Amino acid sequence: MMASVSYETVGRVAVVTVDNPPVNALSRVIRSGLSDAFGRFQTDESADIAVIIGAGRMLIGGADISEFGKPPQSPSLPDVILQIEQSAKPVVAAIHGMALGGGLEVALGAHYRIAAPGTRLGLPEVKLGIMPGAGGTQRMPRLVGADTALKMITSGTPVTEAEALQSGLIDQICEGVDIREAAIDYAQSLLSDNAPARPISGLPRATDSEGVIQQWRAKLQKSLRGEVAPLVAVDAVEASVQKSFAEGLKEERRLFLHLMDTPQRAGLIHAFFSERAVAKLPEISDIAPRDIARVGVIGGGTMGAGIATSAVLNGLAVTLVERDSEATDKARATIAGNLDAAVKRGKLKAEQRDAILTDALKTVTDYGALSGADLIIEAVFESMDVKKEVFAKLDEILPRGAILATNTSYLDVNEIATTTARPEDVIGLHFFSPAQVMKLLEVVVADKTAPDVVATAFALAKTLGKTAVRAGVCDGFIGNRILSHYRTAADHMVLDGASPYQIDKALTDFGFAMGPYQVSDLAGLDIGYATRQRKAADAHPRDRYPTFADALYHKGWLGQKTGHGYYLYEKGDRKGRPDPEVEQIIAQARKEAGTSPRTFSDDEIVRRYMAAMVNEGARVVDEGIAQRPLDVDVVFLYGYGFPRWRGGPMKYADMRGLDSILADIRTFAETDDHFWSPAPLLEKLVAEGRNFDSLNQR
Ligand code: 3H9
Repeated sequence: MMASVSYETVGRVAVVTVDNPPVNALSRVIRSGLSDAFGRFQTDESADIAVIIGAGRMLIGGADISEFGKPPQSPSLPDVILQIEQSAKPVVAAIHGMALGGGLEVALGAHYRIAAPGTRLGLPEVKLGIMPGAGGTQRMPRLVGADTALKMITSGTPVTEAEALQSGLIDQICEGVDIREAAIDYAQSLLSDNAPARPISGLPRATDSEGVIQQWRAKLQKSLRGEVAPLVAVDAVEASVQKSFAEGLKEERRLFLHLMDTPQRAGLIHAFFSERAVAKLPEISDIAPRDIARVGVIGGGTMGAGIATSAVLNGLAVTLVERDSEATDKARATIAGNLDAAVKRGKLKAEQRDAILTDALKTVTDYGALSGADLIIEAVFESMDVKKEVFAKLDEILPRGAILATNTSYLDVNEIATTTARPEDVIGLHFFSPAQVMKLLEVVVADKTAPDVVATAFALAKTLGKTAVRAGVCDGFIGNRILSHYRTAADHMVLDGASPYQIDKALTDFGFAMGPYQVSDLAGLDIGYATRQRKAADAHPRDRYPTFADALYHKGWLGQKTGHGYYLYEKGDRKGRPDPEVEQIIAQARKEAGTSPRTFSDDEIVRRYMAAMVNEGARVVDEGIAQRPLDVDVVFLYGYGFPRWRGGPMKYADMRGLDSILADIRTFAETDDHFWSPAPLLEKLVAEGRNFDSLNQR
């Protein structure tokens, strides 16, 4: 459909409608359409007031992100908004659905603002590595004060229409949902009151700025972990309280263009488009998903209870099966606790929680109660034998067409499927813990999985508010397979002289939510131990074994849950402090391995960790376990605490240069060519002068 801006008059009201599905983004056609419409309004003697409105779902979702990084085309958005604001006749913005980024800035260029119930208004630019660049940082503080403006601009989180009314961002909430009718009525009432044009640029500077700017700056410096845009946005807001409106706009432009040029902007835009691209799979583009209303969950441990919580929170009926009534009671209590947490966070009302616990959730000990389920998710103990037993049982009870999913983190889904007479209905759904919170879902497609089962898994993820990524079958799928590789690189560095504390610090400084040894302590050292045991049979004589990790495990130091792992945890403390005893155990392990410890710079730590991650990522793409490099990126952004502003490991590699990553791997191979062998795909891309993004068909 063609983008357009239409102009019509209703009585003495000019109605300017932005129409550019799906989000009415402010592409060049829309900007020039708005400019033409307001040029016409100025000379239109039949109209005394104008209303800007959006066709379809919302007013405007922002600037057109697909134009970023391309040469700018006039008219620029700041100029169009100035033109609207400078209208001598009043202008009303009628907001429904959403007004985001440049969309809200257009509304701030108008003289009056009304919003429909259910509207969200926000300046989410920092989430894309930029900041409002069309007057938002100058008009917002003048309208609502510096504190509220900084909150909205630096968090990027939208507010409701009620919050907007309270802060003075909008003038009125309209009754009913027909925004066009309400806007015309409102405009007519303004006309009868002789309401004047009322530009925000004419308002005095914010008066609440004393100390507020410094407070925000200090708070953000503590919390940002390397992200730059919110701090630059604070500078722009500071300009709004120190400079004239015209000078402030100039400063905003300068800072906006600076952010547009940063790698963080490139990383965050890559993340934005990639998280949408993961669901676009040719194999399911024309395939209708099966209906899912009733879900069965087998196993009520942390994972099963988390999956059940996620399902009931999103409107699905769940029957959870456990071994005996003690276990069902425990599962029910865990789910109730999860729901309580949702009530506390304001995500759920207390009555809704009660209704879920009585109507939507059934906890039983009898598999027979699953017979009417559309989808079963098995979340029992991670053992092939146990899982096979469960699947054989499910195959007997459930009618053909019901989907049988396993929530395994690494087991062979093809092998599990062989225990049933309908491998086409079998799929892996790898949830991440806590499943009611984490957004990632790896959809593990086995050799015989039917396309409509894959489509259903993606539809289910949408229902659960999760981001699904397609993965092929291998040990660990996309995420855990790559994790196992870079975790080994970290263990090698410990054996060679780096402390786990230095490694964690170097990686959190790089932007990771946690370093590998903090992750171990959170997950439990028993998990890593079990993985090493499982893989022991496939060990190669040249593999280097992290004996220090086994030593901690045998001491019963399992991490946060025992108050002691790599770190020591005082009662109730989750941060932990370094432990000299652990360092002694590591020193002993080095001695036994015959390595003489050396020092590592933080830079080398990051380079080795990232080279291992990218190298295995390249193998995972080459083998078709991940469809594209962007799928690897999304897995790491949503499941492994990778800094979003770096775009994901593969995007990071592209931005650093694949030749630089390959050169590192070759250097590391000089002392250990067993672990460090370059992935063929990486070598090929470097030889051809290409990057990972050239493989990203979106
Ligand atoms: C800005 O405004 C800068 C200014 O301050 C200064 C300028 C000088 N542009 O997300 P969905 C596409 S920065 C282009 O699935 P939903 C999206 O890729 C901008 N395309 O829908 C997808 O395409 P496809 C500030 C866009 O209902 C399709 O639309 N604004 C844009 O789940 C549907 O999107 C933002 O940061 C765009 N601005 O969510 C808001 N937005 O179908 C960014 C979307 O081919 N957008 N598309 O995959 C969003 O957060 C969500 O899209 C929104 C709707 C909440 C609006």
